[in-house]
Amino acid sequence: MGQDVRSPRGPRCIALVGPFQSGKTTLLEAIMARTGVIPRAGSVDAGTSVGDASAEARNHKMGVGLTATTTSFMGDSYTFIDCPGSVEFAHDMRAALPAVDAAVVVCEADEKKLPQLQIILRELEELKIPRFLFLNKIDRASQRIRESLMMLQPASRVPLVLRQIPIWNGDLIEGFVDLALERAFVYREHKASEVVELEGGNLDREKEARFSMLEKLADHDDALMEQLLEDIQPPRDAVFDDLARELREGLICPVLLGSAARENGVLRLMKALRHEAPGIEATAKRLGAASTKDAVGYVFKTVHLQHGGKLSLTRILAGHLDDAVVLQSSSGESGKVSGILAVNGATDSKRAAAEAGDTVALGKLDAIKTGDTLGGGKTAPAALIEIAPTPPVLAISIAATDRKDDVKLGQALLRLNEEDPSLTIVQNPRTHDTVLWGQGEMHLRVTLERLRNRFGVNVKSHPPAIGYLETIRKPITQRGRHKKQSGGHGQFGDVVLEIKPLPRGEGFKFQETVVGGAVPRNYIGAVEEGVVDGLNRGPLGFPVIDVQVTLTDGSYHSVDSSDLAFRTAARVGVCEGLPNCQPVLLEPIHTVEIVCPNDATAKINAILSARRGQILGFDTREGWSGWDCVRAMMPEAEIGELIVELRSATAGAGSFTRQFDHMAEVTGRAADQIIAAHRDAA
Ligand SMILES: Nc1nc2c(ncn2[C@@H]2O[C@H](COP(=O)(O)OP(=O)(O)O)[C@@H](O)[C@H]2O)c(=O)[nH]1
Ligand SMILES: [Mg+2]
Repeated sequence: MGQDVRSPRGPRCIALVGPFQSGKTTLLEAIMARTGVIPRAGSVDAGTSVGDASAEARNHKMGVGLTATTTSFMGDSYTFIDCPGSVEFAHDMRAALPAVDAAVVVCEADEKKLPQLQIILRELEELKIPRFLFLNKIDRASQRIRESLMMLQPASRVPLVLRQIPIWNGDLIEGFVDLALERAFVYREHKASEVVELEGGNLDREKEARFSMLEKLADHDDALMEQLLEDIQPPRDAVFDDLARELREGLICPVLLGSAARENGVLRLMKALRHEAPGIEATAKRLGAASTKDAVGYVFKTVHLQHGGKLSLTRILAGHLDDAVVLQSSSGESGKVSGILAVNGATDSKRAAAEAGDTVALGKLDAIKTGDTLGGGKTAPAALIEIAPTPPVLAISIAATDRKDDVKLGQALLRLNEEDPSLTIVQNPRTHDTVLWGQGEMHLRVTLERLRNRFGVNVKSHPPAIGYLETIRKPITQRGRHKKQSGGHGQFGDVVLEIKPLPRGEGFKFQETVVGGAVPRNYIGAVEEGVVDGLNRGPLGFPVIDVQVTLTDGSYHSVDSSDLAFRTAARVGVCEGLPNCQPVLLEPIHTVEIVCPNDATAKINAILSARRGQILGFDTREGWSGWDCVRAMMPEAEIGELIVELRSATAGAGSFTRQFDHMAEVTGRAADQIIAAHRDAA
């Protein structure tokens, strides 16, 4: 049924998403130019674009964080959020998506990027975000649009509905026919398209394509279905209403054509957003935000300015927000807003207040973090949005090149982590190293560049230590003595220890069976401490586990014995005994679960086997057409760079999760090499 859905008014927030290099940042540039924010479009290639303007983004010519910027079109304000396409920087997109009204998925007719497109569409589908597909780069289209669409369709769970057909001039697309408007346009570079007469062959093609668009719409509109069956032309308004409603209800994904680089199809896209994308009321309803007078906001990004405080990029979901108001957060914190800024890429400007629908940067909310729901009421608001976590997949161990910078490094990492929660920072107390966990090679590289460029900290990095351990295979009984005669007070401790292996996974146990006070009770705690000292570093160089040590006997001296003497005696006993217990190296084994497009499954199996992986099984990935899921057991030492190979075998689409499973013995040459390398490093 063609119900009436009038265009919502008021500020919108639209995400630009899509695979790496599909033209999102170029499209943002084109939108800014066509809507008059900038006099002419800059270019990503020349390093003059509004988006991707950070030193790191320019350096790698790719988005490494989101850019939010606001423009106005036909009297309404639109904030576009240009999200990085690389999976390694997907966190920004994941945090921003829930609060947008709609997404424009920029893509190319490129089969290699299909899995990436599928991943992005899947996220949008799950979040119920209405989405348009902008089929970009049609200035160099090499196949019929209909074929491109058939190729792209498997990436979407709902029908891709072609809204426009191209007008060809030889091998080039020179314009388009809008199937809803039934009007033909010829592209003009950097200008609005020109309306032309729809005639001849194009008219026939239009009739056919329009019918196929209407057929798809009619699947969710019985009245339209009847009209089509009876050959009645549906009124144009009813078609527009259907397009808007089915988009908003997530039943279809309309497809628009264009060339971001030539600014073609950009105004048509803006008009589609204006008439068809939902406004803040629908978005607030989707998120369960009640309409109130007090402001309700959602923080989707945190940035620390180089010379100035912190900015919390916030979508106002409901209510009215004034500067200097105290806001409560869903995580129980509060803060007083100090400055409301319009987001305009690099040049933010102050505003007096913000209204429902606005996307603004709020100043100096020091205790507020990305993902928080903010409320202007007296009590903490409930969290409206949970951002799906992005577990890290690659680690490096880092240390400040200059030890003097240790504190600075720690502070810089805290700030970076606030801006980028997809980083995980772990301190290793044993090695005093900081282990940086991230989303891939480029993510970690960019993090180190940020440390240098923004915080002036240089670091050296190396692969993180593997959690090797050792255990023993043979039980022994060992005496440990510590005796020292020096000047006045001497030191005396003497223990007899039974050291024996325990089954794998049982850890460390200490017992005592001393009779007749051979070791007085008050020293037994010290003996246990000494044993632990001894087990800290076994004969192979690693901590020793799965052993039981029993104190069976010993002797003491009424004057010279002390806690310290017994602790030392026990450590000596363990250190002297362990080499005779047939020590053996243990390495951590994890279960890994890999998901990949199924044309890469054979390659993945080969990679796993080459990395000492033991394949446990594989299956089709549930709910993902064309994907597989492979499970394997794998040594931690081999997982280190797995993600790098995995991504290169799957055009960036594959990913994995891991979980520690058990420790396994390593023997022979492999063990000798690990032990030797560890000794050299120490
Ligand atoms: N031929 C052509 N190239 C484009 C078009 N849009 C973007 N590009 C180029 O594609 C590359 C990637 O563009 P970019 O906007 O950085 O993609 P993003 O990674 O999605 O932000 C750049 O070299 C652009 O110049 C287009 O419409 N036509
Ligand atoms: Mg980009």
